[in-house]
Amino acid sequence: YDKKSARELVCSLKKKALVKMVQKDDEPFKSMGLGAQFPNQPVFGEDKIFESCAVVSSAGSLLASELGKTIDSHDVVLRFNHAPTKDYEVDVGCKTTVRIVNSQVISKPEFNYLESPLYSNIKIVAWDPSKYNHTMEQWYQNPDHDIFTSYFKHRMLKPETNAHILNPSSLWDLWDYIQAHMPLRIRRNPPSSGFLGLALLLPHCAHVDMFEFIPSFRMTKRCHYYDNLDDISCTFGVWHPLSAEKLLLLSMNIANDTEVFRDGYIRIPGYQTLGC
Ligand code: NCC
Repeated sequence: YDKKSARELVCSLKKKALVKMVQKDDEPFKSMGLGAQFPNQPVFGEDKIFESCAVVSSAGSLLASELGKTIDSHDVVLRFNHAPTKDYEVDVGCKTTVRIVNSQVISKPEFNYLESPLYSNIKIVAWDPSKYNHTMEQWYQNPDHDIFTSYFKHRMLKPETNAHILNPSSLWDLWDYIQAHMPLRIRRNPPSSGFLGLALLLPHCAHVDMFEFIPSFRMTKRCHYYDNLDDISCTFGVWHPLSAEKLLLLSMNIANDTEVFRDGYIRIPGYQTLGC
């Protein structure tokens, strides 16, 4: 194990882990006649590079951060799961370009994926963990949660919403990348949505600012800014290799200590900015 520069780390992420979505021609969807249900538009166009992108973690430490205006000043704002903006605008802003949504949120009735306005008129990347080395067919037969039923219903109801399903092999490409850069063995569970969000944006942004990913001095045991559950494992991880993700992200960061620990964001230069 040798210490790598921020540039080397970001560029090796590009080599190892380009984030892919399920495509119309992928099996078993094509043979089942479901291919046409996937959107024609990619999540982001190939050649468009946005100046600034924000990834808003759902961390409790966003409360009282007053980061809303800063977050909304970014060209692209990525949020997770059912994280709301209403009533939290001062701290988290109100703009949403893209949401990464896990298969629990898609499938469990309490999240109301089909009807909630949170999942309309934005870009959506839905994901469900497959087993390491499983094919797409094996995953389709045995997903962690049933992502497919609601996803296809939502496509019919809201065809104008650019909703994709992540190719689950991308999760394991990201996992391989994290493990390759860690001196310790990590458990074979997929990275958190947070890491996926960064990997999704790096090809399309001059830089990506990640808010309260590395906890600032506001760090709290509160899990989310939007509910009052206390659970420190939301910040440091139990199932996802979250601490490993965070250490790696801190090694890619180019923001200074004041920005990271007082203001509450790290900045990671995009692939094009670094010329990788
Ligand atoms: O909590 P969750 O994560 O929706 O958070 C989104 C991403 O923000 C970062 N985060 C969150 C809280 C915190 N205190 N610190 C953080 O850094 C993490 O990067 C996290 O990925 C998920 O990743 O999809 C996850 O989803 C929840 C849950 O399914 C949804 O919120 C819906 O209720 C998972 N929790 C459980 O399954 C109990 C969580 O493990 C991962």
